[in-house]
Amino acid sequence: MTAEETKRVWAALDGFKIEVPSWGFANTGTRFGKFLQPAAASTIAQKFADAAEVNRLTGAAPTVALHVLWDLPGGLADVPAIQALEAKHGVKAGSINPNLFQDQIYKFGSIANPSAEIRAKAVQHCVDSVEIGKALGSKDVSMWVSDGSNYPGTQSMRRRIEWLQDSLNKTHAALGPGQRMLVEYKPFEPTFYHTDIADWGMARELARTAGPQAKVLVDTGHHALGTNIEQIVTWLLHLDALGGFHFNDRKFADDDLTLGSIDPYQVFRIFHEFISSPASSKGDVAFMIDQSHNMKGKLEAMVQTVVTAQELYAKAALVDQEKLAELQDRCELVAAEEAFRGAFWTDVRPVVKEWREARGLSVDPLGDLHAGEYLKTITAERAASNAGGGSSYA
Ligand code: AOS
Ligand code: ZN
Ligand code: ZN
Ligand code: ZN
Repeated sequence: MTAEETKRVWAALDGFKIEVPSWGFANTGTRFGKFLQPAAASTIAQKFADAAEVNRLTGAAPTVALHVLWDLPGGLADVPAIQALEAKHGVKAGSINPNLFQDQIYKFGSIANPSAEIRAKAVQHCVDSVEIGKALGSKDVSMWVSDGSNYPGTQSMRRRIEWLQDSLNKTHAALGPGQRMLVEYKPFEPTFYHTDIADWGMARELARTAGPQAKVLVDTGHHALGTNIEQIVTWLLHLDALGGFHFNDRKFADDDLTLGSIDPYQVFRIFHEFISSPASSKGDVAFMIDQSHNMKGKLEAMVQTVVTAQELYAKAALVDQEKLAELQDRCELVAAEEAFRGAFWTDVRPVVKEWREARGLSVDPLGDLHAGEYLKTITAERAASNAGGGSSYA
């Protein structure tokens, strides 16, 4: 690796920050049940402690995405407790995620429900989440809207657009200066015939109409198989409409697997489009992890994801943009491809290790997690509260 390439990689790693999700440390599972883990976090204090350990080991994860009301059951009243955890652990509250998918009243939808009363309740929850974000100094409110229907003819997709837009407009109107509303899209699940915000075009139009502080959130697991996600990313950057990512990996659907575990080349391509974009707004794009593991250890998987993201980002930073652009313009296909994929094939672990050492970080985050005392301690402390093992449909 040349000195110039090393410099490029180090600069990229210095600027690389990725948010961890509070829900990634807790027992979750699939609709077929969950396997309780002895070290899983069950309180927001434990989630902050786990997030702090990930940040200590990697140096790249200074914020924690919070779910309302999983993490703040008391709403605004819980803000001081969160602030105390921020001070104690040295990691900050990150994006605020309203919960529009669990309440019984949301059975036929939340902010796109045909009932004006239920929509009003759901909008109030979103506005309350905005206020929590304001109080915590969080920038983003991430709106994952699971609304939709399971059978053709049972709902009016057309009228739901208007209700949905009105609800998002109202949420946007509550934003304070510097706050953003990130509109996430997903083609299916939990509904299986139509999802009201099913693709990037719908999310972009809803965000654009809601107002200038609304952007699109791209969850890498939220696309039909074979979708060219990096092309969507480059379009959203071109439109100054990309607010952030929820990173995970998948083989078939929204599997929320460890980033890069199935298709690392796709992540590299997404990072390349991001790094090579001239969009001025890209400095404002939030990198967030959205994963939950039923099999892997929660903390192991989170450290693995952060380390993988750093390594794939380092690879993407290796691409010589000037040389690639010249080869592309001359249509020297193989030379361009080799310049591009050569960066992906480069083993960046040595240069990333040097960077870690120079920054006073663990040179082997995953190894140090296993060798260290933290995982052993929380496993012993939390085992009793996570007992009961086995999978349940609860
Ligand atoms: C669900 O599939 C979405 O990815 C959500 O954004 C995420 O899983 C989390 O629940 C935040 O709402
Ligand atoms: Zn997501
Ligand atoms: Zn998802
Ligand atoms: Zn998710």
